[in-house]
Amino acid sequence: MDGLVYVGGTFRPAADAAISVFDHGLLYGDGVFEGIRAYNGRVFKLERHVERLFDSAKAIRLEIPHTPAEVCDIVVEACRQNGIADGYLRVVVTRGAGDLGLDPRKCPRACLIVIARPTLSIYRAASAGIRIVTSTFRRNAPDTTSPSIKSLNYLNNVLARIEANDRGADEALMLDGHGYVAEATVDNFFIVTDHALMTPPTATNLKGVTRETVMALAATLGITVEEKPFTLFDVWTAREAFICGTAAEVVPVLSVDERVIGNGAIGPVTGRIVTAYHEIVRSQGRSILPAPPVGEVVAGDRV
Ligand code: PXG
Repeated sequence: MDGLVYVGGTFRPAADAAISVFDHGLLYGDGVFEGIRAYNGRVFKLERHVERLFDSAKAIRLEIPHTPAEVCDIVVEACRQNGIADGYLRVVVTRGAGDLGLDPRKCPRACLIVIARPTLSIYRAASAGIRIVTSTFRRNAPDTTSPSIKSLNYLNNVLARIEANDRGADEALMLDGHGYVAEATVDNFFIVTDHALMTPPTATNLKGVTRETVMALAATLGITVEEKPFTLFDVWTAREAFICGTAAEVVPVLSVDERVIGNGAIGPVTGRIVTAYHEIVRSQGRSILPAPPVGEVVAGDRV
């Protein structure tokens, strides 16, 4: 593994980047993270991701030993250090090194890790569409570990993904405790009905940055969006469906539980959203280039 990883306050060669075996992020999944992407020399929605990181940390009473602006700067610096203009960024904050024993008071200082890698695809043939199945594992209820917290505890979702793998599907659809559709294992979920784009309210799923972006794009395209609970019946009989997330982007869903969605091809609404998403990610975001000296204007460099 090459490249430089930010850990413990400094950039280190990836092979030497390490955390303590007593870190509660490892021992208890006690920590939070973000997955962010850079396109075309810009980090897309950097400030929003870092804001969500701090929200997740607040929810678990984790003090991040930096300001949001400092974390943004470290993420951009990680891109520069690794020569990344297009890539995937992982920001992790663990509770830090402590001792055996769950009590977070054993961990005096949280640990910030920033990894920058060239992007990896997560679904085979994603742009052609995927097949998904409903998992028997339910998404966390809001009164357990809230699905709004992007925590280091992903076992429920890992189990759902294993189930999908075992059944020969590309991804799992997770329901909430009442049987309403929640989201996929690392992506939010949308359907297209006869009158609108529809996605569940965020009580049962992550407040996805891509989800927000898709909803804003739909508004500019004149597509009605509804946030309301719906069931598997609505999914199976939808005209179109797609999942969306930072890593996957917008991926058409061609079948759910062996029911073909629509006519089994990428639908027109999904197609427009995919195109609009590809355009926006490549044209907005915090520039990775160093800021020009004061007074000097570089055309087209910054939004
Ligand atoms: N739901 C869940 C449970 C997620 O983990 C999303 C929805 C989509 O959210 P964003 O903000 O990305 O639109 C996620 C995102 C990874 C990885 O490497 C995971 C995510 C994002 C990027 C990378 O596993 N999860």
